[in-house]
Amino acid sequence: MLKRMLLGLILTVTFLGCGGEQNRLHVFTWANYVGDEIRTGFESEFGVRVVVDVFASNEDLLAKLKSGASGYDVIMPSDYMVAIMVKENLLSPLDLSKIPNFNNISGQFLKRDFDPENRYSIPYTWGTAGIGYDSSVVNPPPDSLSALWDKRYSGKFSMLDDQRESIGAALKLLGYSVNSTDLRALAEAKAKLIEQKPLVKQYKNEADEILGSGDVVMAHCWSGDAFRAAARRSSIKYVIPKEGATQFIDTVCIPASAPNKAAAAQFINYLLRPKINAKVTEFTKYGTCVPAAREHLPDALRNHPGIYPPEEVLNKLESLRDLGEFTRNYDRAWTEVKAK
Ligand code: SPD
Repeated sequence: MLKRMLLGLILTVTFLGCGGEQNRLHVFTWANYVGDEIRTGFESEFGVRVVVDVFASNEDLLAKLKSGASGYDVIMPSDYMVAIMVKENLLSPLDLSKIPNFNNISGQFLKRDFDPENRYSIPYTWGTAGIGYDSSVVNPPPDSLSALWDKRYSGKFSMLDDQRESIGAALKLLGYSVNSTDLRALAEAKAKLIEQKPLVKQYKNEADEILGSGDVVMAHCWSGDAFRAAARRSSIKYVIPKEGATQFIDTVCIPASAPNKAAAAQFINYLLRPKINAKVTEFTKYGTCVPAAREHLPDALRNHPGIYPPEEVLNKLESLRDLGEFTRNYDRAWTEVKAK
C-alpha cells in the first residue's frame, strides 16, 4: 500500500510537472458526474492530470464531437447516443485487454441493442427520468406526469432541457411509447409541451442544483440528481410516474479522435474497480453496474429503493432508442417548442 502511494507520488510529481498532452486526460461528461475524489485519485495513482469538462445533453455532446477536433479522451454518452455515434464513426473500438475490470460488470448491463458486443461502450451508471419534488410544498405528492401540467405549480417547476426526455414525457402522458415514430403522436406531444411552456420556470438538466437550492419545488429530472438534491434538502422526494418513465444506461467511451487512448483505457479500468465504482455511486447517486461495488456502499445507498426500484416499477420503464432518420422530426419538434 505504502509502496503504491509512494509510486503514485513520484509519478504525480514527475508527470504533472511535465504537463505534456501524454500526461493529460480530457474527460467530457455530464455535470456532477465525475467527483473530485475520483479525479484526484486517478491523478495521484497514475500521474495523469484529469481535466473534466461538462456537456448538458447527448445532442450537445454529439454536436461537439461532429464539429471535429474536440480533444476529448473519454466521453459519457447515454445508450441511444452510443448507437448514433457508432454509425457516425465517432467512437474508437475498445481494447478490452487494457480493461480487465470489464469482468466486474453485471451481464444485465452488457450486450444491449445500442452496442451488442460492447465494442465501443462500457456501462457507467444507470437511472431513470421521473419527478423530483419538495414534499413540504408539493402536496399531495405527484404520482402522474400530469403534475407537470398542473397550473398550481406554474412558474415553480423545471423540465429537462433534453429533447428525447421531454418529448418522451409528453408522449408517455399521452399513452405513447417514448420511441414513437408516428408523426401524429409526435405532433400531439409537441402541442402538449407548447401548452405546458408558460408554466415552466426553467428547462434545465442539472436539477440537483435547482431542487437542492429551492429555486424550483418540482422538477422533471434524472433520479440521481433528485437524490443529490435530497442530500442537501431532506424534504426532496422522487417518484416514477404511474404512466411510466425512461430508464437509461450512461456509458464510458473513447472518441475516435482521442489523443490519449492509453490513458483513457486506464481511466475506464479504474472506474470499474469495485471500491472506486462505489465512490461513483456515492457521488452521483445513480445505480452501479458493478455488483461488487455494492458491498462498499453505505446501507442507505446499497438498497436505496429509488436507485434500485422494485420489479413492478422497473416493468414500467422504457429505454430510449436510436430512431435513425426519424430523429430529425424530434429535432424539429423540440426546436419549435423551445422557440415558442
Ligand atoms: N448529473 C448527471 C446526469 C446524468 C444523466 N444521464 C442522462 C440520461 C439521458 N437519457
